[in-house]
Amino acid sequence: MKKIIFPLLVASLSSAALANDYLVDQKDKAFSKKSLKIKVGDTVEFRNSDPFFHNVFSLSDVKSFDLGSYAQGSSKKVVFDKPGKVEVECSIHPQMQMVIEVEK
Ligand SMILES: [Cu+2]
Repeated sequence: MKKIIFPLLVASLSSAALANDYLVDQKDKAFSKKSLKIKVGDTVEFRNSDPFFHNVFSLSDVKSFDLGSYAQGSSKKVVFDKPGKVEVECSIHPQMQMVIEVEK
């Protein structure tokens, strides 16, 4: 069994080591970054530091998602698996907008 499991473990560890994690905070009804450049395979964690709900979403072709509304102290993660531009918004606060550029 060990001979089969070991190479799989090494492969998953090495691909995880190449990908980066980024944190985007939500505070005072704003994203902590207006724009962010990441690479394919990277993860962005959207944290809510406001004492009210946010609902982060994107309708972009590159990555569309809807994280639902979540409270202060919570965070949700999104993995970006395709290159391109992703416009990120909050459905509760339309003035909250940011752009994530996913590079190959
Ligand atoms: Cu919001």
